Amino acid sequence: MKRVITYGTFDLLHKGHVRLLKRAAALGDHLTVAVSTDEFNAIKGKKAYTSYEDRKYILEAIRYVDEVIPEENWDQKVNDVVKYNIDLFVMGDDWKGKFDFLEDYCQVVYLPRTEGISTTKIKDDLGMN
Ligand code: C2G
Repeated sequence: MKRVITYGTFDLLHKGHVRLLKRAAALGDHLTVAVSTDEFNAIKGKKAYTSYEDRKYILEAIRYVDEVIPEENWDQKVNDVVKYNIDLFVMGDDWKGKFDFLEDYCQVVYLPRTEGISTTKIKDDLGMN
């Protein structure tokens, strides 16, 4: 059973997020998604439109997602990889290189982002920013 993990805010879920989840899930047998809590988003300098609970609820409805856990800080990844017996860590390539330290614990793969869509663009287009 190849276990995959990825991290993110996943606010206003869009095709870019779903394509990342679909590709990550295709690289293994089980996908865990660590969703940034509202408190951690404040540390990240992000204000999600949807609450952690709602973002978790939505992600749990995605066919590619097997488990959703909270992401509460920058430093939990090594512990998560060990605790959840992770074989593969996946992120979009806007993060390329940032999590290579995890290679001591699991495979690390950065997947190309989906161009032309982002939560920021959605908010801008809707005049929410
Ligand atoms: N993503 C993508 N294409 C887009 C937008 C996002 O592939 N057009 C990917 C990102 O690269 C990331 C995932 O979708 O892998 C989630 O994106 P965000 O919710 O923006 O996550 P972020 O705020 O980057 O948080 O510890 C890691 C952080 O929690 C990542």
